[in-house]
Amino acid sequence: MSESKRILQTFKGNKTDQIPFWFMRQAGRYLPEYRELRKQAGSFLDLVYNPDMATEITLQPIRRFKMDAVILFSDILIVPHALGQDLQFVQGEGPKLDPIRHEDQIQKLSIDYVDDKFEKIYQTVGKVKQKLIDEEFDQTALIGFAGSPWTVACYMVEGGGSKDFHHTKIWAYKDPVIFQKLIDVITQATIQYLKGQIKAGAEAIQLFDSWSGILDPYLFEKFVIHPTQKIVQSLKKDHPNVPVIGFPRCAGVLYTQYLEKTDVDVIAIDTQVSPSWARDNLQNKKPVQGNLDPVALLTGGDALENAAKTILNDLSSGPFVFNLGHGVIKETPPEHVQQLCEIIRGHKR
Ligand code: 1CP
Repeated sequence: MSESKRILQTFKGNKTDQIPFWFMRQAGRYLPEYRELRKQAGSFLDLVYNPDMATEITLQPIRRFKMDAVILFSDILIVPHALGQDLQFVQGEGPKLDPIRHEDQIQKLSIDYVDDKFEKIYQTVGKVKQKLIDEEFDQTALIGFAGSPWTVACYMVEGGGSKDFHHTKIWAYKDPVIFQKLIDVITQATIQYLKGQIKAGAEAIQLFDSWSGILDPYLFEKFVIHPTQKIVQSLKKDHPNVPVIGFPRCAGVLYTQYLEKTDVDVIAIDTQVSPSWARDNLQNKKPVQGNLDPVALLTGGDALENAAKTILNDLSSGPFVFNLGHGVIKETPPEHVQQLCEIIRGHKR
């Protein structure tokens, strides 16, 4: 029964004996078994659109470390790809998209065929769910995800990663009415995508807003809070019992506003948020997830132990899911991940 999984109980605001945990980017390049499958598949997208391989990669970390959740192996950029934007992942360089800079390019994006493109991803979700049952991972929940519209728009407009996302921000400042059309089409596709993942078996959803922290408070309200509200409301209408985790990375003082206005069930905090501040200002309202510095995990040893224990001591008095403040870094030795799992499991509330 999925209700008995401890991480789902925590997402709903309950405290369990053990602190549940999973790690952002727990499936990926730091694992030799991932690198092996990645080599066989050819490109990253071939891996994502191959349900057997994507299922295997989703499960790789729990076979080693038995986290309380797996996260679907996919990427936030599958949404622009499904909307018709060209996408490639160039080895060693990250994602490359045909940049969208004009209104007529927004009009060419089509919501009509997205579910056909998402179909392979839904198949992966279904296969992972079945494998969790077959392989008796009774405590492990399946988390689906999407990028938030603002963060996805950043990649769509820049055509890839960027230091400052200036093209995107300038567009948002200069022509908010047209820019809103881009946000709206991403929002619509994201709602459809997440509902599809839930129907296929996802038990919780995480919204990654990796670049929410680069906006001023006015644009944050308009392009982070409003679209997130829309997504959460629509998911809740159809699936009131599926928890939504919001991760407005680097939102700083705006974390409070995000939590109060968006109606997410769980708030994921980044590395810069002090755990004691999160306890006093966020955890008194909703469960908190976070926020070990991935560099502490890369470092290992006493530094890792001290950093993890500070977080555990500050946050385990309330509903809390241990995680990182951002993704596992690819040079991280898997032994350090093992060390961290033991520290969390050894923690007594
Ligand atoms: O093998 C490779 O070369 C690909 C590396 C890789 C992986 C393993 C990419 C390319 N994406 C992923 C998987 C992924 N991405 C997952 C599922 C695995 C897991 O978490 O265990 C998830 C949840 C994501 C989410 C994602 N993709 C985000 C949000 C989280 C974050 O890191 O801030 C973002 C911003 C992306 C875009 C992306 N995809 C890949 C890269 C290298 C990037 C970053 C590009 C950049 O900004 O430079």
